[in-house]
Amino acid sequence: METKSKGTISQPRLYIMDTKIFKNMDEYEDDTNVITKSDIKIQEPSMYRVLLHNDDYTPMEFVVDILESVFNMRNPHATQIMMDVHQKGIGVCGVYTYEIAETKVAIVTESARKEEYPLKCTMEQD
Ligand code: TYC
Repeated sequence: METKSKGTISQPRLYIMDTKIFKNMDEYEDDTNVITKSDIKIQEPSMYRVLLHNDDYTPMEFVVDILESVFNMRNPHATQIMMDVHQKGIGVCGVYTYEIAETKVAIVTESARKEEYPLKCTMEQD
C-alpha cells in the first residue's frame, strides 16, 4: 500500500504481519511447512591445524617468539610447544578456519625467510 501526500514522493509502508518464516509464499497457509528451529541446519566451517616442523637451524628463541606473537601463546606454553616440536619433529600450533590458518602459515613463513631461517609451517584439515 502506498500513501501519497501533495508534492512529495513517499515510500510504501512496510508491515510485519507475522513472525513465522515460510519456505515460500505458497506455503503460507500450510502450517506443516512452517520452518521450525529444528529444520534449520547450520553448516559448521571445516577447521585446519597449523603445524610447525622441526629443523636444525632455526633458533629456539625465534620459534618461541613466533608462537607468542602469531599464535597468542604465553611464554611457558610457547616454550613447551617449541620443545615438543624440537623433540618429536612436528607439533600443532592451533586450529583455525581456512583463511585464518592460511594467513598464519604465510606470516610464519615470511618472518622466518626474512631472517633466512628454514622454519617450515604447514596446515592440514582437522
Ligand atoms: N631444532 C631447533 C634447534 O635446535 C629448534 C626448533 C624448534 C626449530 C622447533 C624449529 O619448529 C621448530 N635450534
